[in-house]
Amino acid sequence: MTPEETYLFDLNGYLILRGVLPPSLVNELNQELDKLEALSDKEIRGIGLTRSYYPDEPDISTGCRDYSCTLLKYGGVFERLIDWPTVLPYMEAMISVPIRIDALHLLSRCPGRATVFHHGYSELLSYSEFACNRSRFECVSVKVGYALTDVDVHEGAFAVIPGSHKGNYASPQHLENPDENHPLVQPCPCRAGDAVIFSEDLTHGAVTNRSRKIRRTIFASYAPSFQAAWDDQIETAPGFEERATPRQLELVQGPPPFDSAPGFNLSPFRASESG
Ligand SMILES: O=C(O)CCC(=O)C(=O)O
Repeated sequence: MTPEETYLFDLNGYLILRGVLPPSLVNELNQELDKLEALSDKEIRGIGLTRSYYPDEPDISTGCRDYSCTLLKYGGVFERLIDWPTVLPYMEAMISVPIRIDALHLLSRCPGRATVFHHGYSELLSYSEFACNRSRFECVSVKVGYALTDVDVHEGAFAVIPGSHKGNYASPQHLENPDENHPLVQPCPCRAGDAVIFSEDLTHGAVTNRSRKIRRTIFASYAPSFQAAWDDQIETAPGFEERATPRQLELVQGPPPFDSAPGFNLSPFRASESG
């Protein structure tokens, strides 16, 4: 992280990184997602993935339903996002202690739909706290949203209230759909291949998709290694242990929770043992 990025992440609670995924990878990810999208819910369950719809019933006029879908159980190209090299150093710098990946899923966003604003520093959520201590970030949850389609503001862009990861008072807008015209709301339009990195403590959501396009985003979430994974989101595909890089394996399984400080909690015991 550059000094400017460090300053901005601390100040605003998020960063937008442009072009972190090359177009060839974006194409590959979209092709695999097209294949998965063509499968029925039963077939999706059959290959061990979880597809969840929001809301349960399709929109009457478009027939479209927002959904999220786990991906790592499918394996293949999605495994490359576990330790994507241009993003992982940011996760390490924002969490500082040994990290793990605790979630990875697709979000498919339909026309007419938005995500209500949620979270903010005033809400004490142990799994999402933003912290900066002694000049190092110690965030408990940092997410990356990889844009797989171009998303202009009117196409349902992800949106934040900058600085709300430090605000002591709940936003009156909490649990409302973000209004892109409100002076406090910052929509984050992206090109396919861009990534929005944000502290989960930041008030965030998405403005209404007023276009006819479906927005596709893959969210990956990182946390200190002691954090539990989100439901089945990091269950992996057969053979993962054999083909994974050591770093990927460590990120999925979770490294030991403390830096390997020799003698931590042991030296006094050993000292007394040896008399
Ligand atoms: O992009 C969106 O619709 C919001 C996603 C979100 O709130 C999250 O991943 O926590």
